[in-house]
Amino acid sequence: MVSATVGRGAVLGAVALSLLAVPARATTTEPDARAAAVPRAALPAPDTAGLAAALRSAVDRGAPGALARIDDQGRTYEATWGVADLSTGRAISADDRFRVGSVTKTFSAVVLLQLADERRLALDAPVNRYLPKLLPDDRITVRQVLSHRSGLYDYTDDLFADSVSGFEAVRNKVFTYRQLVALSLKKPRTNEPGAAYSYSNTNFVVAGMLIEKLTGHSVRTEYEDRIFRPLQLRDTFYVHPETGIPGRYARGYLTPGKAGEPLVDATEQTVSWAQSAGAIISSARDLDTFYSALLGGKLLSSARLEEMERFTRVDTTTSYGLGLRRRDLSCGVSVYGHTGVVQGYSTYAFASKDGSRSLTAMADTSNDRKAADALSGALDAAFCGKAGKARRTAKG
Ligand code: HEL
Repeated sequence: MVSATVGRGAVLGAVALSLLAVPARATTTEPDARAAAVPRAALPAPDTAGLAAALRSAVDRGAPGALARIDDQGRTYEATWGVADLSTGRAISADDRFRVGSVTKTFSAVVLLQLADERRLALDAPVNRYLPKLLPDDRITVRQVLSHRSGLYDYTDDLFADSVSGFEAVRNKVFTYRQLVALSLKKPRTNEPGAAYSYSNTNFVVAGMLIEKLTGHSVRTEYEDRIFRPLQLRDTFYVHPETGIPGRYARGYLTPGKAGEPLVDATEQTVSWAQSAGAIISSARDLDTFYSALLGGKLLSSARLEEMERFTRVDTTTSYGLGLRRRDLSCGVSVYGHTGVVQGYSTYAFASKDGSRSLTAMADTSNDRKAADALSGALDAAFCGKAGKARRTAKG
């Protein structure tokens, strides 16, 4: 095992009254012989200095702390910068648990695609076949829901129009799935079924309803039985409607919409407004394990994984499959995973096409575009190596 200290971080968060010096670290674990023997597509070595720089930049731009972990065929790189808790000043650890937001969507999609593998669900069947009269249009299919092409309005646009008061109004609320769908259906649909991509949490609320209807179990049971336990994800939980995070975790700080206002500690909340669209708690190690297993073909048949990876172009660098994003990086490498934003936490979790390398990066703040964008530098560092840095520098 090689361990290297790459520098010392400093954070001055909006509510931090003093400058807190906290250590940042990068750790490398040598691969085991079995893992090293597995053939894989050539990727450049991760840029560990670039990884630490991305985290430092997220902290410089307002996040109290940031963590990242790369898993690469048994070799592990970890980096941290800043703090997990502004009141105690505890340095953030790469092992800290956190709320993953919409990374949850990939877990929900995996459960439904496993049900498709078991022939208990047809992706091109109308949602209303399984949930009679739930949706006002019988043409909306399961596949459209999982690819954000249903046209169902995203009710969270209204809930969080004002970031802090919107959050405080739902922080301790417990919604039923039907109440969330009803909030969406108060508004016109954004497009005809299948006609356009329009990201909406409503789709993955419907996904949760489908899971519960088809299995007769809670989404929690299905996540646990089908994913958490088989992959031994010991840091991963679905505790809805409990408000706490089990074990050791980074606290999450919501950045208010108005400049100059203090960060809001948003750690404790039901996340009932999201549930199967965004309420999972996990860690960098577990998310790396999850996406490596998924892309490596360990969770779905190759036919279902291929369907998950049929992508709709969203913008110049992003495409969306079934609960799965593709990001095309500056060095020409494409990575597969999801991003997540829930009050207090911003996450990137992606793996290479064959799952052999995975990266999770998290900043313990949200609603801060600059901090989240800085964090995306971790993707280049992880998958493009120093070539990514050279490109970033050349572009200025
Ligand atoms: S938004 C996204 C991200 N997704 C979607 C989902 C998730 N998260 C949410 O819907 C949270 C919305 C409110 C978050 C809040 C904040 O930043 O804490 N924002 C406001 O209050 C704004 N007024 C598409 C970015 C994804 O990457 O998939 O996660």
